[in-house]
Amino acid sequence: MSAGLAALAARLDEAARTATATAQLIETHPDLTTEDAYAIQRLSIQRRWQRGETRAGFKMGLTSRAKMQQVGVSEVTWGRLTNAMRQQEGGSLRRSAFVHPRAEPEIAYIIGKPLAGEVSAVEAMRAVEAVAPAMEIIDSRYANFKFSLPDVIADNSSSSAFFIGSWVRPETDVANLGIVLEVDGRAVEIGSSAAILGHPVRALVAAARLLGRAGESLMPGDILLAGAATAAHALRPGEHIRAAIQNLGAVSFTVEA
Ligand code: OOG
Ligand code: MG
Repeated sequence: MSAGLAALAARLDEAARTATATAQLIETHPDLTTEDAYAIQRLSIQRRWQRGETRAGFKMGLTSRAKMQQVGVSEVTWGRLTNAMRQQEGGSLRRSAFVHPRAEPEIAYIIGKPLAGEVSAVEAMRAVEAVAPAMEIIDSRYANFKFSLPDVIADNSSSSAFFIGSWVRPETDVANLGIVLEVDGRAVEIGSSAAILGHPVRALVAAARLLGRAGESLMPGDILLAGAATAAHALRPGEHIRAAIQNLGAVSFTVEA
């Protein structure tokens, strides 16, 4: 199946690169497993490394009920972040570079010490160098933003871009912070960081476990997006998008055509 997996990886990479939707993989490969899906994700991101993109870290997906309900998949997933996905905070994002992009508020960690495998919340917290308010741009490469669990995993958990605000001290309490996503100054989504697996540090613990299982680890300098606490907002040109997180600060950008 490995030649088959490489072809599926190429198809998803092309869909992302050219901002063109593709059909769900399970339509033609109904037996695709989660393991196959992570292999496709790895092969697809490998194509980006070959184009010169470099590692920026990882993202967790579907760590809150709000997110699981929006897309109809109820398992925690992960994906890889590259330097090319990082956008200038306060800058703009080109709508036409994506298929159907959505923005969601996130909490970002930056890792100071290697972390992988079964770790406690205290161990996970000790590995954190700083925390920041962030936004992720998710852009499913599948038509109509519809997918199954293996589809979304193969598609790098929909990750396509991200913005990071100012880093704050790692001791900053992130347990139950109010989160608001604003469009042109109007609140469109509100939530609490407690929606992220009960506490965002659990996203870090889950990342260490799931990455460890895949032979990966969080390394110093890696960014980890903990997963959104609210549903995502579909972007339209001209909109000004801002996410504000209590105690952490805000992050914003403007949508260009
Ligand atoms: C899957 C990615 C989910 C999150 O923060 O929960 C995600 C999707 O919604 O397309 O990034
Ligand atoms: Mg996300």
